[in-house]
Amino acid sequence: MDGQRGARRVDRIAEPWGSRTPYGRHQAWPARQDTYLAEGVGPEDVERWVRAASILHSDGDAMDIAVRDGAMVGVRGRVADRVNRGRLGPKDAFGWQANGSRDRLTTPLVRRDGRLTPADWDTAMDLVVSRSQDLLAGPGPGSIGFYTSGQLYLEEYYTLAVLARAGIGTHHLDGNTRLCTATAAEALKESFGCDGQPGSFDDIDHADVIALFGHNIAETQPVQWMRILDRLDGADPPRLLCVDPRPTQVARRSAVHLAPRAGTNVALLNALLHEVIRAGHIDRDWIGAHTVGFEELEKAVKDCHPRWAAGICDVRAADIMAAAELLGTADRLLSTVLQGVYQSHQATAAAVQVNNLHLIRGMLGRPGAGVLQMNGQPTAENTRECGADGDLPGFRNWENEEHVADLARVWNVDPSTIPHYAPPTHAMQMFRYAEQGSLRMLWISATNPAVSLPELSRIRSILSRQQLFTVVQDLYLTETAQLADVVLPAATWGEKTGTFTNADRTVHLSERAVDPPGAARPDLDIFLDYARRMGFRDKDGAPLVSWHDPESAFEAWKRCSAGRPCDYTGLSYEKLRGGSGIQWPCNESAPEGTERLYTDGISWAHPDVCESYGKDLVTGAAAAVVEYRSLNPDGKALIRAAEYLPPHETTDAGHPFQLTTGRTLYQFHTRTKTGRVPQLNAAAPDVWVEMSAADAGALGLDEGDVVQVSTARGALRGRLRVTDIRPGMVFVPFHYGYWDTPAGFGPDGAVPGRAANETTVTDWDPVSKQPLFKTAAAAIRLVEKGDGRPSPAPTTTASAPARPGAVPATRGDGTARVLEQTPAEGDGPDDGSLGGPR
Ligand SMILES: Nc1nc2c(c(=O)[nH]1)N[C@H]1C(S)=C(S)[C@@H](COP(=O)(O)OP(=O)(O)OC[C@H]3O[C@@H](n4cnc5c(=O)[nH]c(N)nc54)[C@H](O)[C@@H]3O)O[C@H]1N2
Ligand SMILES: Nc1nc2c(c(=O)[nH]1)N[C@H]1C(S)=C(S)[C@@H](COP(=O)(O)OP(=O)(O)OC[C@H]3O[C@@H](n4cnc5c(=O)[nH]c(N)nc54)[C@H](O)[C@@H]3O)O[C@H]1N2
Ligand SMILES: [Mo]
Repeated sequence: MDGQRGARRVDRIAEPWGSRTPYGRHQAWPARQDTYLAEGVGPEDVERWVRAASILHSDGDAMDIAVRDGAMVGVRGRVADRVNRGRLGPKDAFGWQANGSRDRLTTPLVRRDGRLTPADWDTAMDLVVSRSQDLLAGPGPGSIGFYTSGQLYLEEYYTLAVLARAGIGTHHLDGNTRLCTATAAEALKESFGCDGQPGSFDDIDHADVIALFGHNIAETQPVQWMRILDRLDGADPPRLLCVDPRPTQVARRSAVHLAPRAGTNVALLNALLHEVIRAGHIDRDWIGAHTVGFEELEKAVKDCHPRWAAGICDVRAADIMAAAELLGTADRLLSTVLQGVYQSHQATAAAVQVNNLHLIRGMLGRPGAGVLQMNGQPTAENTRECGADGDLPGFRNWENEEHVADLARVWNVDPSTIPHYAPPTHAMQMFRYAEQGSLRMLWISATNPAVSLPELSRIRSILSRQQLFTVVQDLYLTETAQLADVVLPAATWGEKTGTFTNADRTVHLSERAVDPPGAARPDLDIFLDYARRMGFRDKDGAPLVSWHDPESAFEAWKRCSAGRPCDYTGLSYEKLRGGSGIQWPCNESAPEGTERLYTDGISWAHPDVCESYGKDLVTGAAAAVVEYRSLNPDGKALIRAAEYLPPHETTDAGHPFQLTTGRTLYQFHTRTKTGRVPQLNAAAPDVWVEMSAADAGALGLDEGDVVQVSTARGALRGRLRVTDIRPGMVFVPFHYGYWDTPAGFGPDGAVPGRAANETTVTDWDPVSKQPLFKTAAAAIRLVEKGDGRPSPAPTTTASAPARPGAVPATRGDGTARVLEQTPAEGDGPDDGSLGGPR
């Protein structure tokens, strides 16, 4: 204890969620300030604290960066912030150390005689610009594509969207958000006519039932899991429903856990809807006032009895009924949806059925009653808003000529300049065009497709094509950068200033704390430099991109967002330097932001304002505007039904296991950051393969055995972890690529590699075009009996061993202790002295 405040140092590798601060329903979540400073650094050594927010998941945990002698030396959570009230997850606390890694890119690289060699910025940019100009003069704008991220800043995406769509005039601009939250966006468009998260994280404080569909929130948004844990320990705790085939921490704390066969979400949801409707747990007044399509749904799920779904999903009918009872009798229901739905079979169809559950129960727009079609990446929301993900900026409808004309007015260009003759090209299609040869230049920023896209042998061969000129903008020489023609070294979080928006529409400003290494430059500066060198003009001959720094870019975006659902006009950098992040829309009528959407009915579904006219949930066929007008003339929410179809790739004698892939708490994606952080990397240092005790027993396999997982695409090897995963299923984390493996190791070497995406399939949801990372058929075989070493899987998470104590528990090495301080009653939020931007 430290004076009036509770203070504790916690090994946050062993105890990732830290100490509890229980609270009761409808109360405010108590604050807890988490601080982590490098070994040997005390609070008195910190010269400045610089405002930031986390960039390692979609939570947007607000924090300050500690600076000493021009270097980062630690972080602390921001107590005043609505999102985390001072808390940090393990990646938040330790992740900043990756910035200082000695192998950061410090100079541009260009390929000469087959080798990447250092060059100056002029040389590198001249190459990119001359190639762009040659292609524009030759095959035209359709030969140039941009593949960006969910990890840049709003200002960067907006600039990229303007220069790609109105400068180059290409149709080929998408983000890795296609792999991540394309289904979230699509499901919101299908149900509400427009993207935009309906709910708020504060709904966790008020809900009596929280249902998580394919969402391992404990590991992927650990700070909101702390919030749920605090409620579970407080008065009037919520009951949880978990739909996930793995024994996640969420599953362990659930009132009802359904572990369906992968790829059967639609069957399960249709049965849940069937039961809720049968039991009469629906709000007919709300349905009548705010929705269209209920009768169609009622008909579609009429025969979807729990017994029917039980056979398909391999879940007990009684458990489905118990889940339906929980959902149907909730007084305030909060649902969250993530990759177990978005990356699984019938992704959009399933995500929309969760929306339907809320629409038929009238569970929307009130504290605790909400849907979170969750995001994954920290800035995926901005990729979508700014139009860097395939849609037009500001959630404008590419099929609505008035929306296109309005965007052309904002940019002062002719509407015909903005390509809108067909649906924007999605990422998987861009790679197909590159494979076929019509796409000749691909500029990849802040994503590592050589590890993260499905079927890696194919992706490697596309990226290696002589005919394709690839530009890679990254912090490190990633697996993708190694295949590039030009590598541009970027500055990142903490080294640049900008804003980004989390999964519940909270906008944060994150400021530059230290200088980037060497000649690395902020992504915004790189895009601005390109626009200047290309000489992009508006229709009056003035520069198309008229801004010059983050704040002027933000002001430009505000003009583009004006009057749109994601209205930023009430925000400013100054305002965002106040206590907490702020939720959009924020404008004259909502100067402090907007906690929940749709509190007074549905607002963006009218045919004249909607972002999309919708698609068929089974085939993905787009509806015409006339169909939408006749279906939804008054702009209500749309209840859209979908029939269940079996997954495309089914198990057989040769490939008897369902393979699914995903995440662990301690690593982020392709590990370019977390793999360079000692505490995090030690907690999950290498790939592993999860299997049930029953399956392992049948194959004579034990913990630590080296096994090979193969599918029709390829294979990987890893050590076995025997867990409580549903029998018949195998799980592999997708974090592990080849940047830190010895030469000769990997798919082209003597042994198969370790990347999960060696095995995944080139296939996507017909509606959202999001690839299927969660359903494939695989064979498992023993390569080598274990040598007594356990698999490198953490024990604190979903990969916990089936037999407790079978392997040593995951814990930190003494450098992983985070200071947790709970302010005493009446203490104001302690934000300390914040250094301004430099
Ligand atoms: N620690 C950590 N946190 C992260 C990230 C990270 O890399 N590491 N990445 C961030 C990003 S970009 C994202 S997108 C999110 C993702 O966050 P999550 O979606 O929570 O994570 P995943 O592990 O991809 O998948 C979630 C669960 O889906 C289940 N699942 C698999 N197949 C099915 C199925 O057919 N049906 C159902 N119902 N469930 C299924 C898996 O068992 C898994 O537990 O995490 C974000 N946060
Ligand atoms: N099998 C399987 N595959 C998956 C998934 C899965 O569950 N299973 N999940 C998918 C999902 S949801 C996602 S989001 C993707 C993630 O896939 P990727 O986006 O490929 O993964 P990251 O490792 O985050 O790659 C981001 C890259 O950007 C760089 N970077 C970071 N910050 C900056 C910056 O400020 N500027 C620049 N220029 N570069 C920066 C990093 O060094 C890194 O190389 O993976 C997808 N792939
Ligand atoms: Mo993601």
